[in-house]
This record gives sequence, structure tokens and C-alpha cells, in this order.
Amino acid sequence: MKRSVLLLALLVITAGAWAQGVRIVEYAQKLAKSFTANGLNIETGISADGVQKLAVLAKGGYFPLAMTAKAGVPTVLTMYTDKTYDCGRAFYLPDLKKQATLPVKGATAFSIPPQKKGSTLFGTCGMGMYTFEIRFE
Ligand SMILES: [Cu+2]
Repeated sequence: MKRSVLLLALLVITAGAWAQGVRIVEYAQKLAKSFTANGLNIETGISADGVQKLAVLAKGGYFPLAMTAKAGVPTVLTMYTDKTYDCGRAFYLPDLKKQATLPVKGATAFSIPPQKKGSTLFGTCGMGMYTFEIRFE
């Protein structure tokens, strides 16, 4: 009896986490659409000059929450904001000792030197409530 209750509780928690994950992905997709519709040009991928471009959308959090990137290449991380009024505008890259107040709307670029394979770079708001991570592989 106890065991089945435990299993049920686990199932509910797992389903809850899954549903939350789906909601986060949907929210991030909605953000990307509206940011683009409002004239922001969200760039990702490796450009012709070999610079890796990463994009994070800041509004009600940082999206995506986690991403993987290529190690060993110069990288530019651009933080996109659009009608962003929350504390995500107080932005920090603690590992690189960089910080900036992001504009309400705009694209703010940060140069990231080539990172070691297997390393992780964290971004956070000033209070530490919004975070994201980039894993270099
Ligand atoms: Cu915050």
C-alpha cells in the first residue's frame, strides 16, 4: 500500500516536471516569435569568419535554460531583450567577470574567448533567480 502511494507520488512529480518542461519550451518558442516579429534579428550558428554565435532571450527568465556549444572557438553571446522589465536585465557572467544592465529592448553582445571542452559557463541575474548554462563540447 505504502509502496503504491510512493510510486504514485513519483509519477505525479515526474509528470509535473515533464509538463513544466513542455511549458518552458513553448514559452521560449513564443518569445522567439514575438522578439523576431518586433524586429530583433536573432542570430545563431557559426558565421563565415568562424565566430560562434549564441543567443539567449531575456524576459521572465533566460531562454533557453541550457544549451550546448562548440568548445575551442571564439564565441559571441548575444542577450536579446524586448519589453523586458524584470531583473533579468541585471545580467552577469560570473565566470568571465562580466556584467551589464541590458536595455528594455535590444541585442547586447558579449565576447567569450574559446572555452575548454567539458566546461560550463553560467549566466545569471543579479539576484540569482534567473539562470542559464552553456556547456562547451
Ligand atoms: Cu533576478
